[in-house]
Amino acid sequence: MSDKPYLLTDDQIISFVIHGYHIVEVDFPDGINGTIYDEISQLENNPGDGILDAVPKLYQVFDHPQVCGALVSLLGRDYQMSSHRHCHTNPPGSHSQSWHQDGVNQRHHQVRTVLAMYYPQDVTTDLGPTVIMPGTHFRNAPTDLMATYANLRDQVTLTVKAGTIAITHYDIWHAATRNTGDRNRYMLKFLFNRTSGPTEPSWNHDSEKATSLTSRFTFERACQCSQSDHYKERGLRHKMWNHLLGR
Ligand SMILES: O=C(O)CCC(=O)C(=O)O
Ligand SMILES: [Fe+2]
Repeated sequence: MSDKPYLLTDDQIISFVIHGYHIVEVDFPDGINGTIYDEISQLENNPGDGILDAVPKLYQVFDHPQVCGALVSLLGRDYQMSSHRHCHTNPPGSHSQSWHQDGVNQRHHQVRTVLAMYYPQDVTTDLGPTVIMPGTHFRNAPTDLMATYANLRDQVTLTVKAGTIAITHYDIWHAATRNTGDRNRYMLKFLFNRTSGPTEPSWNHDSEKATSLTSRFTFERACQCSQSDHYKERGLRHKMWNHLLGR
């Protein structure tokens, strides 16, 4: 399981609370990303939740100490992989997806479930990257209205290297963009759940240093939002942080 060196720092946890995501770039053994890409390409149909059995090398991705370390830090030592997972294929000629939050519209302000999105190939701008909107894990939004939103100021385009895992709060707004490239872009989406409430920090925590870092909750913007929305999110950030600390 996870080694202490791979646990997140206070600064990284605070960034996750503010922005709603954390990027892990894993240096996998040579060729693994490419082999996974090829094995997925050869599947006759999308196996849905069966993707892990269809491509068992994916265990090496989600068992990697860097990935486990981040998951332990956010969800506690006893986190679990959900039985629901999906290989999102974004084929050449696709249209961009609407902004959305996954799941049904029941939201909260804790870190209970995260999405881990693994990219087995380099994702360049033309290959239909995922876009995410920082700070929106605090904003419950009606899906039908979101379908009318286009590019958002400060959205983050996940143009990433093969072997990147973007770990996001389950509620973050995200979407696939159109693939104008010449091959499929795959994203393996796995869900991880907390199984018990935090009783103490599960990352590399230093309470004295952390206390001064929490001023970031007051001063840092995840995006250029209105003052009133920023005031609201300030309170929610503290709430999420205190929950993670086990208070
Ligand atoms: O493929 C992607 O980049 C995102 C897909 C997605 O979020 C979804 O279909 O729910
Ligand atoms: Fe989604």
